[in-house]
Amino acid sequence: ANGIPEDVLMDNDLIKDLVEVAKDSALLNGVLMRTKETPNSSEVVTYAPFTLFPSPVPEATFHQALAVQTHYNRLVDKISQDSSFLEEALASTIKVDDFTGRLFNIYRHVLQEGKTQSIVLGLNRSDYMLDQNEDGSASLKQIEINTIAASFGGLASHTPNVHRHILKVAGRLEDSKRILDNNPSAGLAKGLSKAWDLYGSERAVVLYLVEELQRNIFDHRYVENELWKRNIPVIRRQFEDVAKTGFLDQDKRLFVDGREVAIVYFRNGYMPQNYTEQNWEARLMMERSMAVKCPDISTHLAGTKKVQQELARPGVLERFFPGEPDVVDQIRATFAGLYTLDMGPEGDKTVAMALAKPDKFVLKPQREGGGNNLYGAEICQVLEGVKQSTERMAYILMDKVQPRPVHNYLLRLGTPLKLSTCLSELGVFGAYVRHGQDMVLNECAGHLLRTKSDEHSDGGVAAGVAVLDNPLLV
Ligand code: GSH
Repeated sequence: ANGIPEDVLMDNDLIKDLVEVAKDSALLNGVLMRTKETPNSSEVVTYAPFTLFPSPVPEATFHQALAVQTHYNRLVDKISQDSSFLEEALASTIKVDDFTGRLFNIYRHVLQEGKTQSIVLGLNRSDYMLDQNEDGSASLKQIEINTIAASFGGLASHTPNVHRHILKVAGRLEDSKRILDNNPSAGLAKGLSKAWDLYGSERAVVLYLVEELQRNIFDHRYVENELWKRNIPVIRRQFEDVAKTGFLDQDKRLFVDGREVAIVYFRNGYMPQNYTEQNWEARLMMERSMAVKCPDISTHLAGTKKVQQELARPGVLERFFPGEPDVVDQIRATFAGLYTLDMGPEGDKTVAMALAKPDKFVLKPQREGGGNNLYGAEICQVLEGVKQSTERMAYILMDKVQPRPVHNYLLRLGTPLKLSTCLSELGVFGAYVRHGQDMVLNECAGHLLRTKSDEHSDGGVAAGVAVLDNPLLV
C-alpha cells in the first residue's frame, strides 16, 4: 500500500543523481522561490522546497476531500452572513485575544455602516491529515480552513511535471503516469476574474495586498498572469501604500495610487505582526469600500479556530444546512474532536482532559501562518498558567491527528540531504463567488500536498518547515 519502495530510497547513487535532476527540473518548471538573502529581488532565485518523491495518499480519502470542498465553500459563506452566530461564537475569544478583537471591531463597524458591496469572492484552502485507524485504514480529518492568503496554489500547478520527470529518470514510468494533473492557478484566477467581471469596470484593477518581504512572489505571479491573460490589470501594493495614497470617493469606490480597485486580494494581513495602527486604518478603509474583498472581514473571521470548534457542537451544522442531512454528514465526517476552553464546567473538563493526556491533543491559539500551535509538554505548561483565568479562552483544544509516517527526501536550499520520516497534509482549494443571494460560482479549484519531517509538529512551507509534494494515489 506504499508509494516508493525502500530499496529505491536506500540506493544512494541513484538518489544522488535524482537530486540533481530534481532541482533542475524544479527550476525548468518554474517551481521557484526568492531567497532569504534577497527576498525582494529576482536576480538570483532558488527552487521552492519540495520532496524528491511523491507521497502515497489513499484514493478514497483524496476524492472525499475534493468532494466536500463545495460544501465547505457554502459553509464558510453562510457563516460569514450570520452575524448572530459570529457574535456568539467569538464572544469569549475577543475578550482575551486582541488580534481577533481588532478584526471583530472592523466587522462591527462595517455591519453598522451597512455592506456596500454585494459581490463576495472566497478563495480558501481546507487542510487535512489522514488519521491512522487501528485496522490500517485512514480517515480524513480537517486540520483547519484558511480563508485568507491561502497560498501555494500557483506553485502546486507546476509540481506534477517535476515528480513525473523524477520518476521517469528513476525508472518508474508507471508511477510517473499516476501523478495527477493539478491547476489551482486557473481555478483561483477563475474566481478572481468572475468577481472582476461582476464589478464591471474595465479600468479597475485587482490589488494584491502583499507583505514587505516577498519570497513567495512566483506563487502569486502564476495567478496574476492568468488575470493578465484575460486583460485584467493587477497591481501589487502594501498596507503602507494604501494608507498613503488610498481614499474612497462619494460612492465608496476605493482608489489606490490613482487606480480604481475592483478587488483587494489579501496575501498579507493574517498575523498581528502585519499591522501597525496605520495598517489597521487602511484595512478598515478597504473593508468599508465598494471593492470586492478576498476575503471580506466576516469571511476572514469565519476561518478562526474558535469558529472551527463551535461548528463541531451538536446541531450547529444542521442550523446552516437545514434539510440537507447529506451535506451535514459529509462535512462532519471530516471533523476531528474539538473542545472549548470557555469558562465553565465544559471548559474545565477540556483542561483536565488535556492535562491528563497532552500527547493526544493540540492546543491552538487564534493564529495563522504556522508555528503557533502547542503540543505535549508545552500544552501542560501553558494550560497550568492560564487554566484558572479567562486567558484560556484564547485557545481551543483539538484531537491530534496521527498520520502514518512515510520515508522521503526533503529538498531545500541549504539543508543537507537525508532520508526523513515524513508526515503529509492534503489541502484542497475552494473558489466561490456570490452576487447578492446567488452563488454564481462554487468550485473545487485543485489540491496541495505538503510534507514535513516528523521532527516538526507544526508549520507550513512559508514558515520553512513543510515542502511541496504530490499525491500518489494508492
Ligand atoms: N504571504 C505569503 C503569500 O501570500 O504567499 C504567505 C501566506 C501564508 O503563509 N499563508 C498561509 C498558507 O497558506 C495561510 S494564512 N500557508 C501554507 C504554507 O505555508 O504551507
